[in-house]
Amino acid sequence: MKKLLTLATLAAALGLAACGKNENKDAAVTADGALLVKVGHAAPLTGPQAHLGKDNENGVRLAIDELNAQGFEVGGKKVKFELMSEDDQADPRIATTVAKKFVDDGVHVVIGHLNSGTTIPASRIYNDAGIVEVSPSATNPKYTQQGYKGAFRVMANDVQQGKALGEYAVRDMAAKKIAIIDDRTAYGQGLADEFDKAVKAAGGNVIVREFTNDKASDFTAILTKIKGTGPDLVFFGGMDGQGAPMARQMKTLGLKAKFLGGDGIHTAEFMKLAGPAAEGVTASLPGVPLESMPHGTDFKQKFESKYGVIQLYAPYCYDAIKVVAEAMKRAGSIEPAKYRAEMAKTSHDGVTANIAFDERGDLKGGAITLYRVEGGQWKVLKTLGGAPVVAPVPAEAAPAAAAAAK
Ligand code: ABU
Repeated sequence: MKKLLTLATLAAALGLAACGKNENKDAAVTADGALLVKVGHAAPLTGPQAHLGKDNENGVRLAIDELNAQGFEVGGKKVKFELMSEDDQADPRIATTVAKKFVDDGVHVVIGHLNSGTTIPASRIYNDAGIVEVSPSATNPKYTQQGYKGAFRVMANDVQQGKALGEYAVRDMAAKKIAIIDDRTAYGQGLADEFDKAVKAAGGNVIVREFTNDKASDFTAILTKIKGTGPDLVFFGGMDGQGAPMARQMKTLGLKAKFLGGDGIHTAEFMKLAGPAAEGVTASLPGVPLESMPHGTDFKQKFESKYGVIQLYAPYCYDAIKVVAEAMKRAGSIEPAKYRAEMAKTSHDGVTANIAFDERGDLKGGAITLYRVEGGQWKVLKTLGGAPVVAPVPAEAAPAAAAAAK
């Protein structure tokens, strides 16, 4: 009897161990017999970045709704994608708790987390559990430098973004004296470091570096100190919740330097919060303008008719889950251990890019686009790098284009 119990205990332990690697969890079926694919999504859904978190969540939701509506099949069986969305509050410790929950829940993939500071610690947990993770927005290069086979990113990273911003500041904006502020997050500080390096490599001069945090709203002391050094450009590594009041306070203090930031401030919310102080602000996107992608306009129309204005990363979230669905289909399995190898072979005609991954899981040929606020709109200045993009041909130009091609 004792021996039987010991064997039963051992079998249960082995079962648990298998679950720990996220195996044998794809048996769940819906009432109509479809295989259930659990999609974990994590982002700040409350607090100052909630607008971005909801934007990400809705990007995933739109893709899932489409896949479910079309009766997507894997291995000849209908599958149903189920969104399991969690609020990590942009906090690294909460993110690891969320990650453990996703492992316990047996998710088949995680889209997220939104922030680099949460994605990096959570990625170790997903890697240990054998779960595929696709980041639609975390741009710190470390995420894909850890050697995790299941870690992928569908946008350019901050080595690329920092370089583009630093060179643009020196060469195009002709900045001579540059001040840098960052929010001490993995993203903000990491991007500021890359920007700093690129400015110096381009022959520019960083005259002062200051930092704040991702909860702050009063930057008067920092900006007053910076004003005393007479910069002609202030770079901010951080998000719109800090970038917008910073831009306003620069105006209030009479600090006339140009204001430059990364993707964290390239949002609709930044313009809303900064008001007239947004005018003339320059920022980057680790991707190409949506409007220049063949499916970009269609996506924008579909998304905005359901969820309102795109903040920033929703199309990347949409692409991320479509890439995963295709990998599952090619593998004939929803098991991460089986479809992960297919992720590496991705060639997806996405909304945001022609998506393929390099050996680390980073987007191949990631582009950086620079924007400036003009007349209350983010206007494209230029796009650097990127895989070749086929621009849509306007309907009225199509016959002429066809004739020219002959
Ligand atoms: N890419 C900027 C916002 C997300 C992050 O990397 O923290």
